[in-house]
Amino acid sequence: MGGDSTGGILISSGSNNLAYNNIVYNLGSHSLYGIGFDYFNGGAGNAAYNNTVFNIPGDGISIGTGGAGAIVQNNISFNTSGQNIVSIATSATIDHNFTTNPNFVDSANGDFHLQSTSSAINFGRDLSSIFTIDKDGNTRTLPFDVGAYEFVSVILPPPPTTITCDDSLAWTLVSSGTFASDALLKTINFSVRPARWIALRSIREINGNPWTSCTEFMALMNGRSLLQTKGIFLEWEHALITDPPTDPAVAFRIYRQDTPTGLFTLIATVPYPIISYLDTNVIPGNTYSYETTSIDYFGNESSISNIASGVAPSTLQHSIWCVDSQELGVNNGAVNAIDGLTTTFWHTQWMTASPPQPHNIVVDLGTVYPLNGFQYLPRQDGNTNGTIIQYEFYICDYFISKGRGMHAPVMQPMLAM
Ligand SMILES: [Ca+2]
Ligand SMILES: [Ca+2]
Repeated sequence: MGGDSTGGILISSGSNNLAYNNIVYNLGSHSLYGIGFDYFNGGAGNAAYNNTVFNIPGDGISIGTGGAGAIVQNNISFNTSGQNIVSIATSATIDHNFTTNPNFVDSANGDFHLQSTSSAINFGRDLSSIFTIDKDGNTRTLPFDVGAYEFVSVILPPPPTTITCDDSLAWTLVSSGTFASDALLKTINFSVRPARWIALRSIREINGNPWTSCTEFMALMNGRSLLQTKGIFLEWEHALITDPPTDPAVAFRIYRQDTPTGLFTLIATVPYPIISYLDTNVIPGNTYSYETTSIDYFGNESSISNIASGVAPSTLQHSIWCVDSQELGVNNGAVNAIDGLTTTFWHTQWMTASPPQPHNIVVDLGTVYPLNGFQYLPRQDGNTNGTIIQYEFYICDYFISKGRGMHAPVMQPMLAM
């Protein structure tokens, strides 16, 4: 209520009069009080609970000499010219009132709801035996807030069902399902798909909570985590021997060219039947070319294979492309999901808000790899908050069509005796 009168609300006779969930504000210049108690003449049980009193030219809540026994609890009385709460009665119960700035949403425009940061939230005492709702009709949550309105956290709409961190990325769902409800490493395999960006979406958390957490998330190439593949991975086919008399290959020799015009030099000998090699002796970001030959029992060497080239991956090439939520109030940032450490984890926001599922984390691998799986490692600290049990896994291979992809070399040595 507002206006210009002696006061806002006056409880002046009888007993058990209750004034609760009222807003008294912007009273005229002649007003002496926002809420007044006086002249009871022996009445009992008169009370003011959970009122909001603001911008009063006199006192906010005033108990006169005739208001003995008045009860004043859970009120906000703020920005008054007189005293926020004053009593000259011989007895009164006055507690759990709030007389400093409670951070209203917009008091200038008459909106006296509380901001989420307000200290008035949960400041009150439990009056649920007397009333249970606020001015909006919402059920008050224990502990009671003070003032006319109970704070109600805003329920945000769920994020869009498509991953929209970058519209230039075209996402393909390659795997979805459920994880076992434990903290063990989860490995999901699929047929080879080239991709540069990978996205893990949490649909449901182990206990149905809104959070997502992740100790490690990484794609697999040839069954190995890319985080462990700090080198150039080579793979070749061994041509069938169809022209006897020949001896079968017993080994392959790997040659590497370090500069575009440099010589190919022997870097490794791989025993048959192994037909792959991880070259870790490379400088991140540099381009190398490879060729291989076959060796028979007598040491005869075949002619060389075709040449395959690749860029050595950098330890910095994996990065977080985007994440929809991360808790930075503590060390729960998304980068923890790709740092290779089992002691650090990504957790969606939980300190001042808990945005709802689903949650997305997108990793840029830096270049296109032929992926054949991914791994998700839940929290390893014994706490299950955020552990994903229903997931979707997406990839994006947009740059394949731009010709910027790095393909795993396939070398086919020709055996000549
Ligand atoms: Ca509350
Ligand atoms: Ca980690």
